[in-house]
Amino acid sequence: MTVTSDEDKIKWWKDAKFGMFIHWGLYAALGRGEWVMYELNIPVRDYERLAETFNPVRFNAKTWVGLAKAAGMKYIVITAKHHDGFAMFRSQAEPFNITDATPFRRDPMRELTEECREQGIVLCFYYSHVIDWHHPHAVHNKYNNVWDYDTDSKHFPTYWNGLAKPQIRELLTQYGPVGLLWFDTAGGLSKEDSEELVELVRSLQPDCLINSRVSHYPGMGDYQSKGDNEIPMYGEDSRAWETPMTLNQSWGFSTKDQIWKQPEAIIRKLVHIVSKGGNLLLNVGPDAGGLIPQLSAERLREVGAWLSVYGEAVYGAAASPFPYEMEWGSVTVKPSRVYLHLTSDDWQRELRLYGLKNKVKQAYVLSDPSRTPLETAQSYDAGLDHHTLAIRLPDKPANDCMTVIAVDIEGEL
Ligand code: H79
Repeated sequence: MTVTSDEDKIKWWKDAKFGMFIHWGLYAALGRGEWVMYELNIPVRDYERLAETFNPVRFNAKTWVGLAKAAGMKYIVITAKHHDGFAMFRSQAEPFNITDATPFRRDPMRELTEECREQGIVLCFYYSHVIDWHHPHAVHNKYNNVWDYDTDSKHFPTYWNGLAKPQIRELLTQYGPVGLLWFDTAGGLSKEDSEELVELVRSLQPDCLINSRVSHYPGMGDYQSKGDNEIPMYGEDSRAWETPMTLNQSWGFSTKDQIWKQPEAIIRKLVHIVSKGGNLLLNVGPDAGGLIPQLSAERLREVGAWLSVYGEAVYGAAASPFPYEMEWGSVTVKPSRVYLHLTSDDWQRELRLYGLKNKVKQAYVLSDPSRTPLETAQSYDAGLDHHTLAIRLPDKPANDCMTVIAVDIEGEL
């Protein structure tokens, strides 16, 4: 077996920058998010009955993966099992799963695996390893099921050895290479148990990445999951990180929540995150019929249209070397090249960039196919040993929510 270095192992993911999160499960049938069982204290026996009519015949892996692709996303993280404990994949570990308990009987994880391979997207699984409202012995976490089960009679190893580990093993052996496992809400899990889980993943798929929420102890896993919808300060994380974000205000399908982020806001958040060195994992919540809501799909396509023009300034780009917010937008970089992402609402005639180590060769609008050089002026400050660049901007491009100027530098930044 070839062992990849940690740096090589995570490179695909760091370069990818933009992924699709998918929250899909039985809860979609109730249309009020993935916490509905907890919020309404739905008894396990009643919740199980949702499976009897769960038949998402309009699910089409090609359409979902095609949407991720059209949005410019490079990986998909889908809820193989969320807190309700229902496995959305073929499982021998217990019958509470999509192939055994529903009339649908198909395994959407298998169909997605095949389609992702076809379309060149990396498939990854979310697995709720600690909260499981369906299982009587899931570890005591303050959010576990206390309406059906008595906390004192819980026997954690029954859940851990009987369900969590076997299902994680299934996810890592039934579907070929898995890009990463996304764990969540680890409160109540001991450090030793989290470490055991990490070892299990490593032993089955050494290249599979693990997010930090595998444990509530800091620093575990291969990268830092920020809080839900949280964008950190510059330089807050010393290791790779990702913001999981909702498109409206829900993860699971909701008929009530119609507060949607506009494409422009999403593009700005994506660029802002990349300028700080992170990834954006943006969520969709398909309905119980198997469709991704139209309002989500159309927004994602607009983000993808922007990325098809300006993607060079996002994929594989590194964080801004300037540790402060720019009043006019965000900065991303590649070797010897700086990308200035300009928000268009208060378009200026001139833009200044301070603190460059080397002179600038040229600057141009990234969407301009002829790369016509923009007018620039440079000065050198011997005391500070840095260069300042002034760029005369063209007229604000129409229909462009963010315009990127590429600046080529003579040498390093
Ligand atoms: O999977 C998504 C959420 O379901 C999950 N993480 C993201 C990625 C998550 N797990 N825990 N939490 C989020 C935080 C818990 C929030 C709560 Fe509440 C506040 C639980 C009870 C009060 C939100 C509001 C859920 C129910 C009411």
